[in-house]
Amino acid sequence: MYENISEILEKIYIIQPIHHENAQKYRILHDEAVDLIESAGAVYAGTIYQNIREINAATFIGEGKLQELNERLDGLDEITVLFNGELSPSQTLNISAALGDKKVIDRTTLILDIFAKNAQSSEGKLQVELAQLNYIYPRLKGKGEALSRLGGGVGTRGPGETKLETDRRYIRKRIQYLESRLKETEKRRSLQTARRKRDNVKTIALVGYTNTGKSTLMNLLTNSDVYVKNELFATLDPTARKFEIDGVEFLLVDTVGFLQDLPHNLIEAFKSTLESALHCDLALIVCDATGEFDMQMKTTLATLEEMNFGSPYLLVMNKSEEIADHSILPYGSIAISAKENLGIEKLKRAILQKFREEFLFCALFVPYVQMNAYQAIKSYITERNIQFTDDGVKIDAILPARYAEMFTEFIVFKSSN
Ligand SMILES: Nc1nc2c(ncn2[C@@H]2O[C@H](COP(=O)(O)OP(=O)(O)OP(=O)(O)O)[C@@H](O)[C@H]2O)c(=O)[nH]1
Ligand SMILES: [Mg+2]
Repeated sequence: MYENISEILEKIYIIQPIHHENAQKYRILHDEAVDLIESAGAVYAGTIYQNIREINAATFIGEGKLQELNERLDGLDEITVLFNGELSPSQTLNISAALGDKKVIDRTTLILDIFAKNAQSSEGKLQVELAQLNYIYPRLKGKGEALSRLGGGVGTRGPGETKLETDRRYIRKRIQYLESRLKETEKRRSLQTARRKRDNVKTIALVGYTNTGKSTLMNLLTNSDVYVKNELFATLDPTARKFEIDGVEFLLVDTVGFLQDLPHNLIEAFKSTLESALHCDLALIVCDATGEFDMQMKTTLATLEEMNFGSPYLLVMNKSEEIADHSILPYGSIAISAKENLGIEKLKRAILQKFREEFLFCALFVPYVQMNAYQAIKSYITERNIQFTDDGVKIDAILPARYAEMFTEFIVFKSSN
């Protein structure tokens, strides 16, 4: 064991710009950057706040400020400088040049690095590598000098370690290769989704801001053991598990968490995996009742909108055992504690209630003489039980309420469950 593990970990210094665009939220962005640094397995070494009037196209904070920064960082050896924003390729190159031999990374690089560290499935790994290469590629123009300065550690994991030495042609080929591999996996996945549909299981997706307790709730509801950790982006790959409420079977899908200002190419990278998870019948949007839940909710809804998400959802306020006053929580939300197993019964009722509003639990009878109608009905319903009688088929089913009218002549019994 090392006496002092922080001695050997990479130390990261945050440069936090403050300008009119982020004046309201720079504190949250800053605190998130500290969490991101820790989630990347590095050590937070301090912060320099920089007021800037406008973003400088060449150096982000302007020549003068950059000079000042260089003086303040002088003497801090072996330090990585994190610009808590997104730098253009030329800004990154100019800043690293101005700061002598210091390694400069931005928020996107840091997030990509955590993704590289946490990707488990082969598809997740391919997606992260593709996002990293797409991010690195335009930044290679500036030549090898700045890149060789990157050395190892945060921002260079994944493809970085092996070949940041940078043959642009090689990277371009690799990008093409990854894209074609991902296309294949996508094809395979859409087959799986189709199969799931045929298996007739309703899907519920757990979505929301990172570190709000989605995986903890997944474990509680499905009695399983998926990875839970107090760090950002602990989950990357969607995981699915079955569970039941009052005999109705559901498939629960855990997904990657969101973060405000999530880099666009990352959203792109995970779009396809997320899309299949978001092809759900209901989403539970999980927020942290002890945190900035308004912002979490807005970020989640905005990201979902970007992915053309259209399913019904419930708002779930987790970690509520930590707050005394539940009246501050959004109207209509369900307060739970996944850790303390509180409010879970209420959540289950709410899930069934939502399904009752959206779906009809009913019995259908289709005479054998109308068997082609049965074929049509089958593609709309979830079969719970099926019985072949002398003159027809009797089906216990769940039917989306909006299609009920089409099949009224076959519905023999309707129940709100
Ligand atoms: N106090 C409290 N902590 C909780 C509760 N539920 C989860 N946590 C903690 O919150 C942290 C994050 O939990 P996860 O379940 O990994 O959160 P997640 O939303 O899956 O996070 P990512 O996968 O990283 O997006 C862990 O330290 C959990 O122990 C809760 O009800 N109360
Ligand atoms: Mg998780």
